[in-house]
Amino acid sequence: MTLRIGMIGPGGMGQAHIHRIHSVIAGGRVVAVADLNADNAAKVAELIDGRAFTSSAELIASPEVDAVMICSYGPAHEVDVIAAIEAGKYVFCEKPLAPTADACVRIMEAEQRAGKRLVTVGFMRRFDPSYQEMKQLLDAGEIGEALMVHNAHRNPTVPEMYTWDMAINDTAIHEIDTMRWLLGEEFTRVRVDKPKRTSHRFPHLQDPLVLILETTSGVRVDDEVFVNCQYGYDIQCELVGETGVVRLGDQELVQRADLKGRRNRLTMDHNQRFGTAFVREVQEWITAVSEDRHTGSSSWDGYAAAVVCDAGVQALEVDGWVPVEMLPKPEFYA
Ligand code: ISE
Repeated sequence: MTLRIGMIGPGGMGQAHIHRIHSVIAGGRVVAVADLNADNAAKVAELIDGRAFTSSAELIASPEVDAVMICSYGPAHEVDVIAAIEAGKYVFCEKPLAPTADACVRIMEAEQRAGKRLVTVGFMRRFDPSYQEMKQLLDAGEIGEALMVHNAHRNPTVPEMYTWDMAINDTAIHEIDTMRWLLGEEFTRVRVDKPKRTSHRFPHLQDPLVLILETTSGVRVDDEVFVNCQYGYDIQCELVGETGVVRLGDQELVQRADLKGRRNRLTMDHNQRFGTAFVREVQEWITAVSEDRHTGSSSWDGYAAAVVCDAGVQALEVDGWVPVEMLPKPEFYA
């Protein structure tokens, strides 16, 4: 059986997912798209030989759609995620689940009322082979207890519409989720260090910045976020344990050696760097949904990331630590 997927917001990210689903991923097909921009909906629908909707509610309700993928702008997610839950359909929602913790709470409430875990949040790094190996080594006790993690998240540049808070809730949100998953702990407080700013772009941004986070057991995580670094999409992570260190390898690409030296091409965006992770993430979701089971990050993970982001955004405006205040985790998400 082929899972018939309806996609809301088939922009750049959505079209990259469509390409993966129709070329290398098995078991699913995007049969309908919804976009407020009727021209884009029609254009993408024609490419996939599917149906175009301008109303996401109609796409969700369509009997031709078994499951929903949401790749629209973050503030639009809540309404569509809740509509999919109420229609009893599994929903894959790109990060962020919703831009505020309150909106994520409303989603968790709707899901608990439905009595079934239906929501998967698109935190793809959990599916990256190198982060997975790092986690396996940590969980197997190979480097003792985790003490610190040093991250860097560098983008070559960002568009003009990228607002000052997005360094945390659009960019660092990836490390926030990945570190919660890697360490298996929640964060208790956050701080933002604000170094000298790059002269390269956008005076409205604090760029770079360093987000510092502390977990319940006291692990210290730092995350350099530098979104106008010019040279490439550069993701780094070094986990320091009591008896050893694990570091992500450099990129997903081959390394070349010649008279100019030893080097590798740089990836320029997340689709290149996390191509494998995206394929594994979406494949796992399609397989699980076809078997009527939930997989991947839950609404709770979306909520937890949003709470930490809210504290991080506050910390951008003040000096010193901001506490992370999370609701107790409902049994439903245990
Ligand atoms: C973007 O939304 C992403 O999700 C990318 O992975 C991240 O690197 C970038 O900073 C974000 O704007």
